[in-house]
Amino acid sequence: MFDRIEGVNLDAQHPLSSGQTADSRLIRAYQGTRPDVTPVWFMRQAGRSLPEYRELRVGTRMLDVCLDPELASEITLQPVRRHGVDAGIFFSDIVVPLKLVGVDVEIVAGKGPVLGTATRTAKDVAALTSLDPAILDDALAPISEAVARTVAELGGTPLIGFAGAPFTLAAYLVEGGPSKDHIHARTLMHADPEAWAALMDWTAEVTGRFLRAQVLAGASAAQLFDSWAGALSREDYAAYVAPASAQAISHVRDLTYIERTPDAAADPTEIRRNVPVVHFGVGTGELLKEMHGIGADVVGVDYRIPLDEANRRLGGVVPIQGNVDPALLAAPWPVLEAHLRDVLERGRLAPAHVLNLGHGVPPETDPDVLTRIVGFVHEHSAASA
Ligand code: 1CP
Repeated sequence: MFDRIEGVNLDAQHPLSSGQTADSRLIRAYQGTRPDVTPVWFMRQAGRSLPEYRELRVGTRMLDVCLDPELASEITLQPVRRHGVDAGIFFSDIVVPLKLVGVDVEIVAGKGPVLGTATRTAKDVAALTSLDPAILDDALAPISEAVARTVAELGGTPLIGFAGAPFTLAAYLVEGGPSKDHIHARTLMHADPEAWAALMDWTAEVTGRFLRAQVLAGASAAQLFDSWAGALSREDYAAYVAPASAQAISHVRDLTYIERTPDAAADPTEIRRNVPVVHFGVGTGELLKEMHGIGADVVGVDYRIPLDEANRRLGGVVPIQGNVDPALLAAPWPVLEAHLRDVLERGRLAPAHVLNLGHGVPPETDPDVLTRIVGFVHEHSAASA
């Protein structure tokens, strides 16, 4: 039996409500308060760069693993144990809610999500959107269970839940699989704006429910990945994509908690806070303001623009996350260290900075390099605070 605080949606046992993660470096930085030490985690920190992951994955299919609460939880915890990062990112995939709502999708090793059929016409969209997103409320049970198991192990380290933004998911649905320029998706948005709007609305509902389930089960922050939004002009982004992304995160925007800090007894003032939402895209330097504008708290920056410039474009008031170039993970340490110093220096101009990569960890990365980065960032940022 959960005891609920009046008017607050998160359970009193949720790690943010209970105080377990509310005062962590990551959550403070996401709220725009610069912690004593710069927090660090890595996109795709769980996965093929880790030998313990490769060992667990032998003979399994990706989507089966995502739906096995014990395995998904163990894989989420592996990089936290090994690297001492400031957050776990839930091990799953952006296409998991599509699978659970009944879409014919598989994740093909070395390739990515592949759909049984491509959704190219108004008729295709009508067939797809006839699948009822409400069935996810039950179908997402293995995800909720995996999250609950994970946060029970994580203690004071926050878990980040995530979902794909409607455009990035639509890019897979319309193309039928990974593509370079997402040209069929971009054609559909102009050729049949009505079908496009229906597709985006449905996708927002599906992905928004996936994100909400993770937060309700114990994730302390949420990241929306619009990995392929960099293919869009600012005008197309604003007209055809941003409203659906706002709709997707509206599924977690109403979730709040009352902060209980260690000295709460001394200071009885109650602070109601929302669950922080990060919005990230690749090649989206021209869209940063719009990506913040959908209602995100934090903007993730890829490696193509420096953080001081990203901060300038965001008006100097938005916490930022990023943006170590993944290519430099394989460079000699002095080269990587100089780059880390530069990223930290530029990140200091923003209200708060969470160090991350500009995109995911490449599979061939030496995991010891990631551990070394965590140590360096913690030491260097503490020394120069
Ligand atoms: O550690 C973590 O970051 C958690 C795991 C995670 C995340 C956040 C996975 C596991 N997938 C994702 C999100 C995801 N999936 C994104 C957004 C982030 C990004 O831009 O990298 C995208 C675009 C996908 C789609 C996808 N799934 C791809 C990319 C294909 C393309 O178009 O280039 C791939 C390769 C997958 C499969 C996948 N997802 C995750 C893993 C570990 C794997 C590889 C599976 C395997 O073959 O072992």
